[in-house]
Amino acid sequence: MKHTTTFASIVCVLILSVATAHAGVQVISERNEPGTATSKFKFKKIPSPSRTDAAANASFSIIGSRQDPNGAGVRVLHDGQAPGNNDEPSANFFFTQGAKGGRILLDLGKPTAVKQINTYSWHSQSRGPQVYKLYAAAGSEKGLNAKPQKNVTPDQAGWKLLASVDTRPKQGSPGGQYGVSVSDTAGKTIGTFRYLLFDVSQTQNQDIFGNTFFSEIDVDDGKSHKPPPTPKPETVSIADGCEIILDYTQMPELKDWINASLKPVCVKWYPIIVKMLAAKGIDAPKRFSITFRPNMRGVAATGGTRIYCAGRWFKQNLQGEAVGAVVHEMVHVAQQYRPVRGGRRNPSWMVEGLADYIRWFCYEPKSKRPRVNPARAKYTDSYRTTAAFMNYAVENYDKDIVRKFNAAMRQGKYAPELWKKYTGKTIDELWAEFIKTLPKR
Ligand SMILES: [Ca+2]
Ligand SMILES: [Zn+2]
Repeated sequence: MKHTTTFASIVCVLILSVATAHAGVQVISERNEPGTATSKFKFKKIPSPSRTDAAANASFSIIGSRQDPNGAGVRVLHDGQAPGNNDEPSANFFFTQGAKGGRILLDLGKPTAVKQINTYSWHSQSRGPQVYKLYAAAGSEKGLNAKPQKNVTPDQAGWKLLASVDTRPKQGSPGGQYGVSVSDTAGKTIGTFRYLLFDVSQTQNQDIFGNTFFSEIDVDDGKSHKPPPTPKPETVSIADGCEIILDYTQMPELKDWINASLKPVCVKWYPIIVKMLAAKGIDAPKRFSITFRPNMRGVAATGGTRIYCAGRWFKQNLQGEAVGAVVHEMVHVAQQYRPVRGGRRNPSWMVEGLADYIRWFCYEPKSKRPRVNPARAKYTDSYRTTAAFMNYAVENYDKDIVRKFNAAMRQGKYAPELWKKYTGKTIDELWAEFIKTLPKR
């Protein structure tokens, strides 16, 4: 092994590995240490990730393991896009927590004269380095098992072992950005292959976080290929000339859930919400967007006519509260409360309470309605509690009270006295009456 270092500080370590199995094949690995690595994946000898290499249109699949649901699918391995930092799960592919690695299979579609195979990874800790064996097959080998399961040894199933890669540093933190290049020592092709198989191992088994964050896999055949099409947000037309821009381009894995569960509810419920809140001079936006963001924290948020959904939370709640959370945000789109000259600021508990009223008392099934604890609750608790209080007023005093509150809030005219105006009782009298109806807990 040979290490080259620059001037005073170690910027990058270049290792020429001799531990290759196939004659004429060399493995070069480089590491950009934490602090020097950037999203450009710049190395000395290894090219940066490519969008137009032969893997751009290859099909990638997993054998004998599972992808981590916190990460992205194998599509990020050939989208030519690099992660922006050293801990960006949504821009990397990695096997699931605790998995002892797994296999990544590439099908280039046809036998391809391969010059170089480059793999890239980036993580601040033990998920940075790469440990794998790389096998290749042309497709015409006698007795080839083109999808070798875990218990199959590839080189006994028609595959050729090209390289054994292990970039783990002998000492110190393994964090950093790694590039590995498998190429021919004389600069020629390393062979004509249709299939490539990465038999990936964990980098450590001390804890469950031992699977490498793979950012990209490039296959260079000396030609420039058409990059995969850039995904576009989808426009969904709904009633009354309204439109929703549904953007899940960063999270295509949500497509099935969006089509089956979310879209029908949005199409049906946005017009219902708009009608529930409509009043003279009070209209709602005709166009809004719903964007799923893989790195957003929290649940969801709305600014103007843009709804943002936190991808990670949604993925964990698809069968639970996910759709209802979007219903709540669609109410915010219809509310469109903005500062009004000379008007008052709306209390946020009224704004959120109204959104949750429509969600829990109109959209969600009765069985899911929130239960309020009379000993502790107050109408200013916001969200579900305020929603339940509004529902009490709707059912017992004024079925139009929510529409009236919305109009008042849009005009900057909300005041607690409105409760008296609409129900004949002050807000505190009404609350005292409401909590008496609640079962003690
Ligand atoms: Ca690529
Ligand atoms: Zn809200």
